[in-house]
Amino acid sequence: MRVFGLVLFLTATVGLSAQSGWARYRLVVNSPDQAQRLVDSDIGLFSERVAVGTTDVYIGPDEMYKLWALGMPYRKVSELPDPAGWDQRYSNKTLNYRGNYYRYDDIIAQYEEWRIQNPTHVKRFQIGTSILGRPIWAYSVRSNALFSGARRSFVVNCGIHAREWISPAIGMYVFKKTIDSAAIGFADMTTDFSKRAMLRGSTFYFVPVNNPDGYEYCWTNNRMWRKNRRDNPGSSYGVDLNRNFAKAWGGSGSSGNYSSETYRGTAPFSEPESQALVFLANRIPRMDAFIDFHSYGEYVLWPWSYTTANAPGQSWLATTGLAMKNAIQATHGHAYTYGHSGQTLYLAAGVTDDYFYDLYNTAAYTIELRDTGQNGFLLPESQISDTQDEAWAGFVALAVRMTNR
Ligand code: 0X9
Ligand code: ZN
Repeated sequence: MRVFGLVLFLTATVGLSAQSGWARYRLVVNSPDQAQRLVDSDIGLFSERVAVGTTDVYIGPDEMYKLWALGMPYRKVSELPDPAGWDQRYSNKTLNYRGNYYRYDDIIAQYEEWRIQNPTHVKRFQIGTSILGRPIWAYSVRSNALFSGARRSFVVNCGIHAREWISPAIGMYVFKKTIDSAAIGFADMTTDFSKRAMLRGSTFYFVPVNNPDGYEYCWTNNRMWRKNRRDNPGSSYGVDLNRNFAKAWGGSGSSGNYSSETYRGTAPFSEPESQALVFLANRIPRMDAFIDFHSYGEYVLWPWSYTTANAPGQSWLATTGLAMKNAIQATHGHAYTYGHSGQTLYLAAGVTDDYFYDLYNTAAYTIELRDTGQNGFLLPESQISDTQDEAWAGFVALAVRMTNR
């Protein structure tokens, strides 16, 4: 028995990483020119923050030539699991939304279960269809209380980037917690009665997975996929949906190269997945608050992302961002970095939050969930539940601040 157990253990370990041939390399980027070459290449990036200094990339066993072609100094940081075959790795499990990553159909099945259990609070509607024909859903949650004031709308977007699996995972939890909270008149969100009343007059919208094609592609083909599955000219695939929005489209931190990880598409809103968010925005009274959940890095970010200039509402955005950061930190002690996106992270044009902030003056945030680079996009399932707690705390802080905007 003992020997058998040991053999199983070794097989599992080897299967996970040691011999996949994939590895994380750290490059030394010496000039802005070199940084641009890297951004425009089809090399898998650990982070979209590419600047003079060091940056980490994913390299497969047959891809060493790409590293050599760059002509930048590099060293191996760690072995990585094979990006193929993740559907096998997690198969045959009894799923638990606090501890597992789910396939797209399983995510929707979970949302459906909760909708059917709460028919008065929860509605579903289709906001679009992905390139490969998958439905893109939105779920709304509201208390059934009478409310005479102006109703507020809060939109939570998950899974715009395929490989950021923690985002759809926290979406399930925040959705479930919002349903439970609505049932008790949002008493767990705030002790302030007038704010509670306002929350009872609010509707919360959840997009479980904005980019289902990319998400499923991660499971079946390549765990490190980021973009959607647009068939670009010249045998390359994918548009970075978070560069496809109309505000400052085409600007810094986006690429016109089809194979780039930050390829912006042929035109603003060229993709059905980004159009789906516009469809949702048009269907609701006015988008008062918005969070786009990403990973990784542990950041709370607000507009602008396309420029380092402050947005007109900077002081409100900053006060609220700090409230979100503090609420997150109070759960498990993780001190998320908070700040103006372009000043704090890097420039990225054509992102979701800039668009909605510009158009509706939405309290728009991007939250980069765990971790800070130890596992990056491959956040272990053991960290799902704590990250869900953090996401819920950040969400509540914004919901409460939304009531006095
Ligand atoms: O590059 C991105 O799209 C985001 N980072 S990620 O690693 N998840 O891809 C950051 C977006 C930039 N910030 C804002 N949208 N404010
Ligand atoms: Zn992202």
